[in-house]
Amino acid sequence: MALFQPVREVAVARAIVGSFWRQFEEYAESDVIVVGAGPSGLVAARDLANAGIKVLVIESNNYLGGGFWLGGYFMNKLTLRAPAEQMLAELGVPYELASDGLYVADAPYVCAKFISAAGDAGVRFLNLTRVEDLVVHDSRVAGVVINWSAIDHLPREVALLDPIPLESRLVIDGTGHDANMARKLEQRGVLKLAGEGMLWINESEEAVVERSGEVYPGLIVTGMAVAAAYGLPRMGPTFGGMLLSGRRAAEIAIKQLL
Ligand code: 48N
Repeated sequence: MALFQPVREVAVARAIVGSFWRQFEEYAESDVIVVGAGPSGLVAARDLANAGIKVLVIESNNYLGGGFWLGGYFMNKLTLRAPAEQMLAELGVPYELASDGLYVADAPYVCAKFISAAGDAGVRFLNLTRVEDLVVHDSRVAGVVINWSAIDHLPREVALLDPIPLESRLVIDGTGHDANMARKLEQRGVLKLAGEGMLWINESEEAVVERSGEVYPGLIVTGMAVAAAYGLPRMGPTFGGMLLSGRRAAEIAIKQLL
């Protein structure tokens, strides 16, 4: 008695091609496109999907998670300051009290749980896909322009492949320190970014959460992109501000869309 149901090779190919293109066609237009699957982007996407909003996350790496996989200096433990540990409690991720108001947790476990929670909420992902530009209609961001990330590593003769546009009512820049979506606007002279400040934990996290929001009509910044936009200090291997910034970005988007 065979263990597996026999299949033809062509059935495997058709299953992958069919499923990918059905999803790609469906998500060619979304309510919100989140660029970057780091901690802030994952939280924003999950909260949006839980509110019934159609959300697509686009990530240039083949793996999701961004800087969430490791804590600091190759050590895979990350810290969070209260009350952010409540977001781990929401997902049943264990954490320990390190000192007054400061918690420590296992970075790979936390990261995997936040990725899985986004999937559970109905978030769709396009990984190994780089957003190379924005769609802008009448001075409002209206989508993104994508290409395969691998294009960057191909010889010039091959890499002159045109990108493809996707539309959305809002775009969330969760691209981290580089704030790559806001930078696209800066390159066209329609926005000026202050650039990230030096490290100051207590100053940074409050300000990043508070300033998360629309930096240009249709473009919301979250996570470290907020620090880059407004010249806020960085915070190093403490992630509470990222999680609460993603939550704040979703709240702002929901208010605009619902
Ligand atoms: O984890 P990040 O970099 O982004 P955030 O802002 O969610 O979290 C930042 C956090 O990881 C830290 O850096 C911590 C808190 N350290 C602070 C400090 O002071 O050192 O994830 C951004 C994601 C990455 O996965 C990138 O690959 C992706 O965005 N990305 C893109 N994806 C698609 N298209 C692009 N153009 C693009 N640019 C970046």
